[in-house]
Amino acid sequence: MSNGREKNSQQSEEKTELKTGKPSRYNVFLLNDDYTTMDFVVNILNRIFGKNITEATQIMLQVHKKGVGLAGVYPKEIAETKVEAVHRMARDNEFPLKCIMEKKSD
Ligand code: TYC
Repeated sequence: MSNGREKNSQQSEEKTELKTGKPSRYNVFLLNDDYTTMDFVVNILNRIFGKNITEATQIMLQVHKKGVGLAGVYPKEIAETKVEAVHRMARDNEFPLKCIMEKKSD
């Protein structure tokens, strides 16, 4: 752990989990850009987020039109792994696609 703030937020996360009995869930969003191809984003949603091609196409179009779209909702560590997987696949294919995660309110 690199600083006091991270330690503190982990402690309060653990306290809420103990009180509610439920681990926090995180929204994972894809962000629009002008360079990543539509096919690549549909593939990401299919392979990393388990969406079928119809769902994946709808989410991709939502991101394309509105700037952001929900790819999935997961516990923290799984969400972190999905974000990393998207960025690795994007980097390997030289696309600037960005993926972010955000804690849902408990
Ligand atoms: N805007 C991109 C295009 O026109 C397509 C795109 C969709 C890119 C979703 C990123 O998360 C994204 N080729």
